[in-house]
Amino acid sequence: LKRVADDVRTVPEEKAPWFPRQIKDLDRCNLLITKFDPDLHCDHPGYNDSEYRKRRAAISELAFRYKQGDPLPTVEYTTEEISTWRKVYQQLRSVYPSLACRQFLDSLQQLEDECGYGEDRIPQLRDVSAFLKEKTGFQLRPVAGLLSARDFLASLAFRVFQCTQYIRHPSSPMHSPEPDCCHELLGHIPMLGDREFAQFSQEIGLASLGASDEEIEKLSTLYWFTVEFGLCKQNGEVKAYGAGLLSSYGELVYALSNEPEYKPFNPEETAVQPYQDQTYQSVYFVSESFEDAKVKLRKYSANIKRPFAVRYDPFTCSVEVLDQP
Ligand code: NLE
Ligand code: FE2
Repeated sequence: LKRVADDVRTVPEEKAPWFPRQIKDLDRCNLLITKFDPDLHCDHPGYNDSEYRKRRAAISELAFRYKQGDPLPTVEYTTEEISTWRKVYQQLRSVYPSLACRQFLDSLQQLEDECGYGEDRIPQLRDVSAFLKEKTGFQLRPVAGLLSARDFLASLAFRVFQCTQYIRHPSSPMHSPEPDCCHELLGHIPMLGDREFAQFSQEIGLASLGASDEEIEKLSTLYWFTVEFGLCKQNGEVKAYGAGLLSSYGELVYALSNEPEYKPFNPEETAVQPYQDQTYQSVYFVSESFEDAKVKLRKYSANIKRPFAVRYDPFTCSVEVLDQP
């Protein structure tokens, strides 16, 4: 008999881990992973930069105070922050046409035309969230750093994407092991503007609700090698669709060079592949097409076993739990 630890939040009937049922429950999905915290890790490029750490703390505070439904906080970025953004934007923008997938390029173009994307200013989450809401129903909420996989995936079930608002340290513009606003705004947002990708992101989120720790680990590994670091074939060429690639000039160029190993994307195998979260990946998974990645990942998440099914009700922004015989 398995004992359930006292501090595990459970759904009484099912002994499944607690999960949000209503969009406002996302206020409780805020477990941070301190793995890359600049205050705690001496190899973080901001560790010896007290100004940087103070700034991070101030921006984190905005996320800690945020409650679902509040207007998204705006940040007045400094000249130095904007200059980091400019470097990142210019470098990446010049290689996107040859290295990024078509869906990404289409969406980025729209963001440049309609949402103020460009090298001279860092877009505000508030404007980007309004843009996405119209395109795909996704909305953003601020987060102070790297979230636990369970909490991060759960928010996707409600078409909510948790976004960091601070920027990487100026000493390492071309790669950061942790998320920052460059990663969110350049890597994730354009993909979330694609209707099918948005649909599929929500499905991963729904599949994660109440799933076991083992299933969450596999689902987040899959998420890692697709949504974060995925490659796909397009017109006979390999292109990037993963956000971790599309926000890191260094890794984007590396991933599409002859150096790393490529494996064909296959969810069962991909879900147990060890991954690298400090530096570039040593292996990338390539899908036959962007559509193929979506279909396969969808099939995988639909097969995760749970003693109940969930259904999202868009009218009330809540999740209904249905018993299964
Ligand atoms: N390596 C990415 C970047 O430099 O933007 C961030 C990855 C976050 C998972
Ligand atoms: Fe990410």
